[in-house]
Amino acid sequence: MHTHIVLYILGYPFTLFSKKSTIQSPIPSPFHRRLLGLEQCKMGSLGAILRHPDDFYPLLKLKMAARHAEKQIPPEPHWGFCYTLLHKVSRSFAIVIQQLGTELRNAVCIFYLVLRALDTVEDDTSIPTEVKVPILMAFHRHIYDRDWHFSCGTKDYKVLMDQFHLVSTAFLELGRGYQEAIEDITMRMGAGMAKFICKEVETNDDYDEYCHYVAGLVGLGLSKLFHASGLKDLASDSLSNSMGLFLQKTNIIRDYLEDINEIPMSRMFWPHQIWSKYVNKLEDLKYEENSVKAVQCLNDMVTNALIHVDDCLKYMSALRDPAIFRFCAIPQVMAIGTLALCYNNIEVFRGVVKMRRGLTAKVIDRTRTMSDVYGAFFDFSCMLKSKVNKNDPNATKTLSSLEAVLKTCRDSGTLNKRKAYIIRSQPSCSDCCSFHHTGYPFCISFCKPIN
Ligand code: IN0
Repeated sequence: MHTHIVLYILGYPFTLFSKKSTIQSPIPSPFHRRLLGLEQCKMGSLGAILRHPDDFYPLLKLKMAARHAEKQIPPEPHWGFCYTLLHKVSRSFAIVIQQLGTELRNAVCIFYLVLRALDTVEDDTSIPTEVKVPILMAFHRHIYDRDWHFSCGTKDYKVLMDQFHLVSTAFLELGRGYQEAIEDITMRMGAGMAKFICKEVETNDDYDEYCHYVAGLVGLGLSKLFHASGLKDLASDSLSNSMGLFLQKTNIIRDYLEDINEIPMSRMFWPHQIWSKYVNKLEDLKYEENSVKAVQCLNDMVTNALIHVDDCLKYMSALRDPAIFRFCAIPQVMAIGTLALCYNNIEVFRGVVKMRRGLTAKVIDRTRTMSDVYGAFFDFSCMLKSKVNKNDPNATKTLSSLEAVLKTCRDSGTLNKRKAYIIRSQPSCSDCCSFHHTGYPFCISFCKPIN
């Protein structure tokens, strides 16, 4: 039964659910789903808040920020449409971009929606390849054409495609520098997606190449938008690429089960070069008899993602604008937290493994400076380290990556200033992951509720 409790705080109603509100995205695309991670505007489950009472205040602040952001939706119909859709498909992203200056915020909002539209075409399995490929290849031209239209996708994404002229209208109002950056990335991403329509992700290089097209290029594009908005230095392509790869690889790891169980089965991006060391078919990872192999494979994937952390920390440490910094840092902290949660966790093959909503709210609230980022990466890397089993085939590799991250964070000299994400072990916290058995003296406060 899904009862809910409504709390009135300062005259505003806030809803708490008595059961975890598993609002599943009705949209089939993995990209869509991962971008829907935080969209629910509810405060979270009552049980979760009772177990983690210190989540309450950050959750409340997040909820207020969401309300404030919604009130700021511009009155012009095309901008109103773009921001309303952004709020619908990615609430936390919509909150985080809200703090950017108007010009840059508008450019990022349109960039985001253009990429989502491109992705809607890529993911729609009902479009024949010979129709899909030319659309992907020409998408960077369609954004200039207010009359262009192609109906596909479902729900919010169908609305996006059907009303794409409103996105084009807004795009045409952006400054030329922003338009050129969006056009260039859309062209390269469309061509990359077209290339992978008929190509499987075989090797680790294929994996990096695919992730470059769908996420690394987003990093390059954002760096260009920041530069166009007046930021003095343009970040290197290689560091910008790593920012996207780290996020995308985390999503690909976390979404294994959702993707493999989709009907028809969604395209899978776990590279053959990694999973073939453990099983004969990628779907074998979800069967109970392969649990040991599955977790080893998962740990191999996490170790592969950790390669990018060093670049991500470098990229973020060079950002001087506080709003741009937060915008970039929040998803990165969420990603390292998600990897810490997924590592060595069989639940990735059994159900949805996501950071508790309260912990997400804490991340959004607490990520303001580079010291906060070093602190969060330090804490989550400690958790990861405590989960490494010396019998894991990649233990040495994983530990050496983690040691490098821990050293960078320590060498920053700012760790004593941090607000920790981990709390001293509490006997009452029954939903903690495997930390009690590892000798690690902390209990992670970011496990999912058991219900
Ligand atoms: C993003 C990225 C993003 C933000 C900030 C800086 C970036 C630098 C390089 C590359 C990407 C960067 O962030 C979003 C985050 C997001 O949408 N999170 C979800 C939650 C979740 O669980 O996924 C939310 O609902 O808020 C992101 O994931 N992607 C993205 C897309 C477009 C833009 Cl403009 C920025 C998607 C992806 C594929 C990882 C690049």
